[in-house]
Amino acid sequence: MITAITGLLFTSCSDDDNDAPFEPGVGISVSGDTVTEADGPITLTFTTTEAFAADVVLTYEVSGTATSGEDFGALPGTLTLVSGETTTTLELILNDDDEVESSEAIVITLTAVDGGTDFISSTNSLTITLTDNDSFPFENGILVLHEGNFGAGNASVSFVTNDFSTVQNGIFKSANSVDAWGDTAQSITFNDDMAYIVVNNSQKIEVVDRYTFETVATIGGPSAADFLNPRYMAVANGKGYVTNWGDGFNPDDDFIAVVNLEDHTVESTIAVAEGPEQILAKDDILYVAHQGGFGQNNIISVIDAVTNMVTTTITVADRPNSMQLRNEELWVLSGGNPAWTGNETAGQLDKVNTTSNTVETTLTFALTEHPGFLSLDGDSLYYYLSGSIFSMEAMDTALPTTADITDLNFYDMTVNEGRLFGVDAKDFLSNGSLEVYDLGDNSLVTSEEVSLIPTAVYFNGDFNF
Ligand SMILES: [Ca+2]
Ligand SMILES: [Ca+2]
Ligand SMILES: [Ca+2]
Repeated sequence: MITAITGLLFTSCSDDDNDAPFEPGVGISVSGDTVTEADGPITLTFTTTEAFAADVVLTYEVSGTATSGEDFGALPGTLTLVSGETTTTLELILNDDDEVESSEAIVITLTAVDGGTDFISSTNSLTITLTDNDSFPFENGILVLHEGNFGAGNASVSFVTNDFSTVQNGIFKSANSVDAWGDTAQSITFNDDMAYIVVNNSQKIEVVDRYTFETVATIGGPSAADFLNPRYMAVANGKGYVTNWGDGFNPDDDFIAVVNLEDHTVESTIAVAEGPEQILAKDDILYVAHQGGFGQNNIISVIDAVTNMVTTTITVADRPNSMQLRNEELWVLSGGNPAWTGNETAGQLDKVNTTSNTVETTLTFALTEHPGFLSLDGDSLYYYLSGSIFSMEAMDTALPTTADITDLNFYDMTVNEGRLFGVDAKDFLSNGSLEVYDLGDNSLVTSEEVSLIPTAVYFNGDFNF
C-alpha cells in the first residue's frame, strides 16, 4: 500500500533533495476551535503539503464527549481529496437545541490517507469545544424568598434577572402548577443543584431544583413529626442540619433535625439549648446561633457533624441573630435584648476563633443599639442598625461611628460583589421591594417591586456587576 501511494505523488519537488527525504502530509484545521451550538455549520479543512497525482480517500474518526447525531450531524468518516488539489473541506453541522448542557468536545482524527498512514501529518487531530447557548429559567439571577402572611399559606419566591430587567414573581407556583404551597417561608439553603426551602409554619422543607424550581421532594409537613418550627438549614458531612425551635415557649424541646439528603427523610435529631436560629457549616463543624425563640438566649452551639454531638458552647451576647465565616473566624452579631423585654441589653459583635472555639475580640454597641443582618463581602463586614447600613473591615478594632446609607426599612439584607441587596416588607399587607445599592458610592441602583413580605435574598449563578 505504501509503495502504491508513493507513486501517486507529484514529483515537482521530490527530486531536488535526496538527503532530506520529502515528507508529504495531510493535516486538519478549523478556523475556530471553540464554538457555540449556534455557530454551525463549521468548516473543517484537510490540507496536504503536496498534491496527489490521483484521487485519494481520507479516513477520519470522530470521538469526544459530544454525541454524534445529537449534538452534531453524523459524519460519513471519509472524504475524497481530488488529484491535483491540496485542500478539501468537510462541513460539520451543529445542533442548536434547547437543552441545557455543559461544554462538550468533538474530536476529529485523520486515521488514513488512501488506506495507509504514511501521509498523515502531525497535525492530524483537532478538538472542537462545543459550548451551550441555553440556560435554565432561573440559572442566573437573584432569588427573593417571601414568607407571606403567617397562617395564610402565601409564601412565594421571585426571580430577578442580574440586570434587573425582569422580575418574575411566584416561580415555585408557576414551575409546579400549584396554588398555596407554603405557610411562612423562612430560609433557603443550597446544596449542589438543589434548593431547600424551609417553610416554618408548614413544618416542612420543599426541595426544588435551584435552576428550574421544579419540585423534587417534600420533607416533613404539618401532620408529620419531622420538624417543629424549622428555621434554617446547613449542610455538613453530606447531611442537612435544620434548626427547630420546637414549641417557641418551651425552652427544653429545641432540636436540630438531621436530614438525609439522598432519600429526603429526617434520620435523627440533636437536642440543643433554646431557640436555635441561624446555622453555618465550616467543613464538618456546625455553628448554631441561639437567638432564643420567643425567649432570649446568648450562645453558639458547636456541633460535630461526624458524631452529631454538641462539642462545646460559646457564650456571646443576648440574641445572636446573624453569623459570618471568614477564614478561621466566625463573626457573630448579637442584637441584645430589646427594651420591651424589660431587660434591655446592648448589641455586640464577637469574633470567634474557629480553631479554639473561643471569643477573640468583642465590640460592644450602646445599650439601646440592636444591630442585625451581619453580612460579609471579602474583608468587609456590613450590618443594619436603626434603618442604616454600617460597614467596617474585619481588621478594624472599633465599630464604625457613621452610617454608609440611611433611611432604610429593611426586613433582611445581604451583600454580594460590592452590592447591597435589601428587602423592604413595607406594611406587611402590600407588596414589598428589593432595593439594590452600589457600595462603591452608596447609590441606589434599583428598587424592584416583588411580592408579599420578602424575607431573604439569594443568588443563582455568577455575578459580574
Ligand atoms: Ca441551543
Ligand atoms: Ca443546548
Ligand atoms: Ca422550644
